[in-house]
Amino acid sequence: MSRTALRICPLCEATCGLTLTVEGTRVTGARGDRDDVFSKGFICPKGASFGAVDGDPDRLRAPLVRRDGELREATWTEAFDAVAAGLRPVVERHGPHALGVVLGNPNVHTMAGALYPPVLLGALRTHSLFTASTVDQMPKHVSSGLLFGDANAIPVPDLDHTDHLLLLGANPLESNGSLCTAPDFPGKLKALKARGGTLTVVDPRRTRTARLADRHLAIRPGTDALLLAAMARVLFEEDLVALGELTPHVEGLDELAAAVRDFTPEAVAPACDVDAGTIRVLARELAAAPTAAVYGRIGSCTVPYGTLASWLVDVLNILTGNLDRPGGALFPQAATDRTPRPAGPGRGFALGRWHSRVRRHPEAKGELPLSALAEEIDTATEEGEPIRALIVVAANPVLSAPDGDRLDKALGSLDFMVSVDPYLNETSRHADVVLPPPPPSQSPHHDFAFNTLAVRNQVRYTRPAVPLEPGRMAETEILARLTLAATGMHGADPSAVDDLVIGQTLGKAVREEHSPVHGRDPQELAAQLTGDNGPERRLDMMLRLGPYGDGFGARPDGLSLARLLDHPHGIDLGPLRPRLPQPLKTRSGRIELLPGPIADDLPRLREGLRQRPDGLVLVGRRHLRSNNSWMHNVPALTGGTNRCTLHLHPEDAERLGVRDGEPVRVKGAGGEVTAPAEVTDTVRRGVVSLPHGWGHDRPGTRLRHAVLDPGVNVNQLLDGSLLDPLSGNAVLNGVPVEVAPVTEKLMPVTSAKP
Ligand SMILES: Nc1nc2c(c(=O)[nH]1)N[C@H]1C(S)=C(S)[C@@H](COP(=O)(O)OP(=O)(O)OC[C@H]3O[C@@H](n4cnc5c(=O)[nH]c(N)nc54)[C@H](O)[C@@H]3O)O[C@H]1N2
Ligand SMILES: Nc1nc2c(c(=O)[nH]1)N[C@H]1C(S)=C(S)[C@@H](COP(=O)(O)OP(=O)(O)OC[C@H]3O[C@@H](n4cnc5c(=O)[nH]c(N)nc54)[C@H](O)[C@@H]3O)O[C@H]1N2
Ligand code: SF4
Ligand SMILES: [Mo]
Repeated sequence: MSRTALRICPLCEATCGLTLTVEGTRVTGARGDRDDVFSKGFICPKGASFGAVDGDPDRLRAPLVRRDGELREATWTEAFDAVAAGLRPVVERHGPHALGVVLGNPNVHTMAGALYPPVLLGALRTHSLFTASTVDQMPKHVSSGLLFGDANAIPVPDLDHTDHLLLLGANPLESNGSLCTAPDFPGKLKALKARGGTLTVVDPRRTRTARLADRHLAIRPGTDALLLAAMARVLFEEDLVALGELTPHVEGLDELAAAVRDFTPEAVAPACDVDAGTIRVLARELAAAPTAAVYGRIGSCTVPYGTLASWLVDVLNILTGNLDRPGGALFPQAATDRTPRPAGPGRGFALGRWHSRVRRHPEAKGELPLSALAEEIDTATEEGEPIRALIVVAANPVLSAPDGDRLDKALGSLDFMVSVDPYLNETSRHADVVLPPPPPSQSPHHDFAFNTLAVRNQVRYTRPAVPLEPGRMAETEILARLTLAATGMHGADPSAVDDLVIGQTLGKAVREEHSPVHGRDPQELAAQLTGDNGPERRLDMMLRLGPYGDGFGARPDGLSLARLLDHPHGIDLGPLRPRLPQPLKTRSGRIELLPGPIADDLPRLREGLRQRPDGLVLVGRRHLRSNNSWMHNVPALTGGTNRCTLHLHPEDAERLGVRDGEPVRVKGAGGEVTAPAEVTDTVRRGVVSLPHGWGHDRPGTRLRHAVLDPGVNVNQLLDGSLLDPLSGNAVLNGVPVEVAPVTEKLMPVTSAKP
């Protein structure tokens, strides 16, 4: 007997609504939910393979605990006993910072990842926090923090209404979009063109997205900040600055004009390898378009000037009056956002409140660079204790962070490590305890993070499509129990964690004058919460306190969990709307166009004007059917063009004596790898490209399909020393490498130090 069930897809940032076919407890099919208020039936090949991802036989079914050096299946009680016994002595003996926490990307795709790590971190008070953000979007958080006073206030391009999109370092036709949640991003780009709008793509590769564009600029990697600074310079020089409605909310315009004066199109052109005339045209087009949005992603973030480029993206949106206006770039308003407080000065954004021990990297948003994780474990200093124990939730830094070999060894040297992960993979194989979450079909879903980045305000919630299998534990409960075990409350009822959060949140809300529940009794409010379990009650609370909420009766037609459950395909909350000045939390209460740390970093960009790298540089690429490091074990999603090959331009291939399909050696500061060459003119001259997330050839994993075609770990080419200084973000693109054919004398080398 088969039935259908709705489930929001957790496999990428697009958050499509799916209709799953379920037979017994197995998902046997997935199609786009045509009634979904947001995705309206869109689905991609990954979503269509939901059943295969969900039912992967290599997913762990029971916890693993290390005994006599070997990981063996154990009961949940044994596993959490081992976690408490492993973590607490480290904290008690060596202090809070000796216990590190690593949070990976899937945390933004699970309810558990949104609801529990903040509680865990609040209780642990460790400075040793590392997340996937510092190999991804930390530069955007820092630039938003500095400009708007809130690291999470990220403007999103209004894809459905803009007349002109300038897209840098993003390939949404393969990635399905990022920091811009939009089901059917490809369709939205086509619609933009169909309504007479224009698309410009800046990317060293002629990607599928670039092929859709009216104009494609194959920029030299790492130089976007120079290009954008020159565009700002042109806007000032040609009197094209038009702040419009933003005028009263902006300060620092004259200082900004002075700061970009040196970056003339002529000055940046040789470094960017984009001609000065084209840069002027780009600026004029941006200014002339009725509405326009500049949008930058991975290729503009994971580079040496990542924060500057991220800042300049918004600077251009501001200078052309496109920030916070329909058709431009706007701040979404999610249903679970905090109750908007009245506009006014805020506390601002601070960087470097503490530093990493070994190389003194400043923290950003409470995090240290993932690039520094290995040294923070393997290097003793006089500053304090190295990290001795690690909690890893949904992260595979051995493949996703620089210098996996060093990290691999460092993880092996820890006193204790616990991984919350469905797979025994390159990272979790070092754990002393592995706590496997159930597959997505058995988990509830709500997009706490991505709704704050969505191109349309909407809210959706799906309960588990399949009941928890016997012996399984919900990931929410796993993380609640882990929080208790790590903080000295092992054995307490996990609902205590939810009750604590509910009590604190309501207690605060009733004291806030702008809150719809101001002056009420928190216990009376808590008693009104509905939902089957702690996470649902927390969702109910957030919805009811939120900007569209029922305010616990204050706005009877507002949102609550009960109301949402009545709308299984979601509730549309309308297009993005202007919100300024409310989201601003700077000390001035205005947009601070030229913040101090940015001004201090501009001399480095000025030095970049002289940059003319003559050697090869490496960039990454994503494949539609892949996702970071963890989908290579699903046969339906591997093979074909989804392969770990080195793309290089025919002229470079010819010069180096490299032939298509033959193995080539790639050498970087961190090591050397060998991969098959794929000669293609989709990369520009001087640039080679390898995808990330590969290198499944380490022993002790259980990835039976992935090991058959393991690929190589591109991040072994990095030594972790190249960072964007303001954000601590790793430089993953525009990295100098040497490439040579594999000669007969040389053995193919995989992931080995040179
Ligand atoms: N060279 C290079 N490196 C890169 C990038 C690049 O472009 N180039 N991209 C970077 C980016 S943008 C990112 S976000 C990072 C990602 O880096 P990571 O977050 O470290 O890596 P992922 O491959 O996303 O895998 C995370 C882990 O989560 C596990 N997992 C999957 N689903 C769940 C779940 O539901 N619950 C739990 N608890 N675990 C789950 C997987 O098994 C895997 O072990 O990689 C970065 N690394
Ligand atoms: N299929 C698939 N989808 C995914 C993922 C995946 O691994 N696979 N990962 C998810 C994650 S975690 C993220 S963060 C998003 C990322 O989403 P996107 O940012 O869209 O990621 P990419 O597809 O890597 O696109 C980055 C582009 O930047 C280009 N580039 C490299 N260096 C430079 C440069 O210096 N300047 C410019 N202008 N361009 C440059 C690259 O050639 C590449 O085409 O994708 C998400 N979606
Ligand atoms: S685009 Fe993303 S969210 Fe939509 S079906 Fe594909 S993987 Fe899932
Ligand atoms: Mo990412």
